[in-house]
Amino acid sequence: MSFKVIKANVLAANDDVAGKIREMLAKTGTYMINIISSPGAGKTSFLEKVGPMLRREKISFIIVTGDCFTSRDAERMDKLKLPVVQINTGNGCHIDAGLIKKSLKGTDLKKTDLVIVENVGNLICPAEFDVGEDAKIAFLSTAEGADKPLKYPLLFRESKLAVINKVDLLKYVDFNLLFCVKNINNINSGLKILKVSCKTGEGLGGFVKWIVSEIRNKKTRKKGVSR
Ligand SMILES: Nc1nc2c(ncn2[C@@H]2O[C@H](COP(=O)(O)OP(=O)(O)OP(=O)(O)O)[C@@H](O)[C@H]2O)c(=O)[nH]1
Ligand SMILES: [Mg+2]
Repeated sequence: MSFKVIKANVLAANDDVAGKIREMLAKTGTYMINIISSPGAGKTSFLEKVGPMLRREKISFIIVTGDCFTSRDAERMDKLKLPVVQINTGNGCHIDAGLIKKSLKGTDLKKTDLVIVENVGNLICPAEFDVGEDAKIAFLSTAEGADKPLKYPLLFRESKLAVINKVDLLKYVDFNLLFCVKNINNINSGLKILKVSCKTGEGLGGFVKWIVSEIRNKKTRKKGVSR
């Protein structure tokens, strides 16, 4: 062979920044979730419902929401007085760690229990990018088809929680819930699965319980380290 082959890890620079964000969040005991779904699965609707519930639990949080072009999601959450930063990625199909670092500038993380990232609607690219989160959340809806975990396994492999939204539509759509759950289990047997409806509110309490416990566990671990 008379030519050189250079193999670059295109994710290395991103991982570097993600590592620094993770260190920063470890120091303040701030938990970060990264919600990933296809467009329209209901991420913003979920935050519109869950945001006020977290506030009632006295959880201080900031939402970073990603969209290619508009500020529509931030406007929706701002209407509810939820603290939100909008990222516009242009044609970018995901949020990377550098964008999260920029978004968190000016946020007092010592006073923030939780950073919530609503990623750009896309089941593929965001799953590949570490943004320094504690947990990726695979978010899908009954309107998309039960085979999505089979077709996009990386997200389900990488996630700590799966949320199946729009269960209120189960009686109208051809969505085989058992088939979907079985495939999620096959991909990641330890993955917790929550079935919710942002329309009726079903299952949302289960999410709040889960996240409150995750936040508490991280704060306990931080205390253990700093003692
Ligand atoms: N029936 C029903 N509709 C829902 C539910 N959750 C969201 N929707 C509807 O689904 C549509 C998309 O919801 P969004 O919250 O904008 O979805 P999203 O995932 O944030 O979309 P992008 O940010 O564009 O990726 C809206 O018309 C919502 O009203 C649900 O649980 N049940
Ligand atoms: Mg949205």
